[in-house]
Amino acid sequence: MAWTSDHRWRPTTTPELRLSRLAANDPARPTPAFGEADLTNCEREQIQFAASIQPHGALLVVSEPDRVIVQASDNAAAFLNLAADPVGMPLGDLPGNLGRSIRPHLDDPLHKIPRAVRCRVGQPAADFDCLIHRPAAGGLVIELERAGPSVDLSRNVEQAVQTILAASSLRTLCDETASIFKRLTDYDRVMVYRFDTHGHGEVISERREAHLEAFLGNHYPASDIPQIARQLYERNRVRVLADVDARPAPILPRLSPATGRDLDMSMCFLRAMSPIHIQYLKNMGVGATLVASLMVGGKLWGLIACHHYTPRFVHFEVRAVCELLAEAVGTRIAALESFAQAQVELSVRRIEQRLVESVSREGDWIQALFDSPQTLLQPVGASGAALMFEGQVHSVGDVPGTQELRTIGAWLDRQAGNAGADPAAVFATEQLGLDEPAFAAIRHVASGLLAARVSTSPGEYLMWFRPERIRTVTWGGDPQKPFVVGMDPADLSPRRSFAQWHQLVENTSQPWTKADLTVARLIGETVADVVLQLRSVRMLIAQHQLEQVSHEVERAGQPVIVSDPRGAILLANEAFERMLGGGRPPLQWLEDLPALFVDGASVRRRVRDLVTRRSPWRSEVTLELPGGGTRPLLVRADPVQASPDKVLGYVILFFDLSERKLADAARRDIQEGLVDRRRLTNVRLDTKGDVTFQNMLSPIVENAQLAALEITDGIDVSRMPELLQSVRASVTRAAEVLEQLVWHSTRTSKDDN
Ligand code: BLA
Repeated sequence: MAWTSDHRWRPTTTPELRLSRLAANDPARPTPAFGEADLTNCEREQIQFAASIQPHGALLVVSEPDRVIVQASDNAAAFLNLAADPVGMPLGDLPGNLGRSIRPHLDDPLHKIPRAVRCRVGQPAADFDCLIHRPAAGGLVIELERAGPSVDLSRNVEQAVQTILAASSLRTLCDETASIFKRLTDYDRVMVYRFDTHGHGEVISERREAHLEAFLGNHYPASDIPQIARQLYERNRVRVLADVDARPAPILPRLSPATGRDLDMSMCFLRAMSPIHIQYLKNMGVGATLVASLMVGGKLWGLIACHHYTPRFVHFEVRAVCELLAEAVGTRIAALESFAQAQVELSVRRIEQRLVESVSREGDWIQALFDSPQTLLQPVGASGAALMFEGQVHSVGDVPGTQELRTIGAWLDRQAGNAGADPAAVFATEQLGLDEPAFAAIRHVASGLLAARVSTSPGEYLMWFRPERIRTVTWGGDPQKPFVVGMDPADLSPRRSFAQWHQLVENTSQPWTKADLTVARLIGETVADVVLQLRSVRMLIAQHQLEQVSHEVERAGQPVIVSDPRGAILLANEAFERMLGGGRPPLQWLEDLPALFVDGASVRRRVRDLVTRRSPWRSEVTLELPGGGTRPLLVRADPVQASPDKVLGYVILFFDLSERKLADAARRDIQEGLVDRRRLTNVRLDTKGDVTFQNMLSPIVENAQLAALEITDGIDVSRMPELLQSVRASVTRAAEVLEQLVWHSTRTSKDDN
């Protein structure tokens, strides 16, 4: 935010923050009594213990049940035409009929709304309207004002309520309200004053005498109305300050004889107002005020503030009509807001329906969500929206770039973490670039961010964006200087100048309303439901696949162990159990493996390296068989990683080397000679026969050697020794047959010759 002219205002020093830092948030500071507030604590001035009244009326406190006057405003005798101070007098002894008039009402609790009773008091007697109520601490408070003319209720109220009911927008409603109050009260200026989420106020409607300058559109900082006053105005709905210059009449004795404390004047219409506020009004040039609370949904939504430039007082009946109408206006505002809310909720339901349909038709729910640009944007009045889901970014309208969106997602995760936030809550800011300077660069699309989590996975959000809205806020006076301090810090005055200040507000978007937040939460919940539903379906599918796959692994011929990242064995298949030989308890941990091996120490080291350092393991090991004996194995173990820093578990395969060892032996045998030539040379042949024999044997041996080579190169190790053995046997046999043949043929040829 920045100020026009050469004033610059950092956003952290909004008036309300300055004040709360100064005052409200410091519980160690004593709470100032009425009229004793200074700059450090004015936010907590105890305005309800004013101990004095405005002098256009008189106040009596009566003890119960004996009904003796125990306290009175010091103007009571004069105001009521009494011969003497009434304190100490039984109420029934007061000249006139006050005691008798109020008696029928005393069975009521009278602690929420004062009861109005017409009576005659004094000598000579005059007509008074008296308002009676009981504060929490006990006693009966009687406030008297001169009886006023009676108001034509039916004309005033009925018509006004009809107009209020007919208003179809907030703007018309507030304009009509200002007109109605102007007519009814005839104050010089009537304003409808609305609070924003920070408690700052804005004059949103105004009716004034033509010669007065306009306040319409002016903003006033939250510090102009302390929190304590706001709380009080939720209970006491209409306040009148009859004359800023009137000297308050103290209540005497100041402390109640019954409680020893100041009277709680929260519900007193005569309560003297805070000197700070009176000074404020004087600085503004105002002579008298009437202010009514606008309550919406049980909260102070705004005020109807009436200013008069000379002293002015309205009687009980007009005040009561004001209260009634303010109530009607509040109700109408609630209705208009709920209507708008209902419209929006309808669009949320539509989104929900689309999603549910798309999911049940196995359609693309994300597509359904982003189908038309307005579906997602309009309900919250955003200019862009993005869904961050399973690493993917989907967006519509004006949004930051993908990388920036991911950074925002990570930042939101941290915010939620820091705040220990309710995962269902939505996050909203209208000043992202001020909250996190790294995002200032994207303020043109994303000064406003509204985000709802769609799952518990990090970075998964549905986000809405609003662009920066550079605007000028007109303040009725310098909001940075709500006070003027004199020589003494206790010498405090509200600001003297109400000249307009123009603040250029940058780096902020139009603020998100409560309704926007609700809608975001509803849409977020709908999407979260869909995500949960989808993931539940996926879980079933995965579960089914897991069962199938585990079954296959379980039944595989190859021994295998699967463990989780900590080394807890998830599965050791049947082939593994067979390999171990029966009668062993099932393995629980990879650390149980070393005990099974002759070379246990080396196995232990390999297992540790696998689990702690993720080192793959390849080695030959020797398994001890239960019945004695051993079995050579080859181990192939690897970590299974989802990402460089995430291990899912370990897979350990065992290859039985017994057969390979036999095959190796057989291969060695072959190398030593396929045919034992020495054996063959036992056959005594003559030279000619020998040559013939050798010539004929050669191709047979060559053929057998080739076959042996093929066999030893083959992959079926298990059958290798057997095959080689048969080759060897067949060659030996062939040689023998050949020998017989050659021997025979040389014999016959000898014979022939
Ligand atoms: C009360 N201040 C108020 C009230 C209003 C304002 C409307 C309520 C008065 C009532 O209900 O009768 C402020 N009045 C305004 C504004 C406009 C207006 C903004 O007409 C705009 C046109 N006031 C300050 C500062 C302090 C302060 C700095 O400016 C001290 C922190 C105090 N304001 C203050 C107190 C009250 C008050 C103590 C309560 C008055 C009371 O009910 O006794």
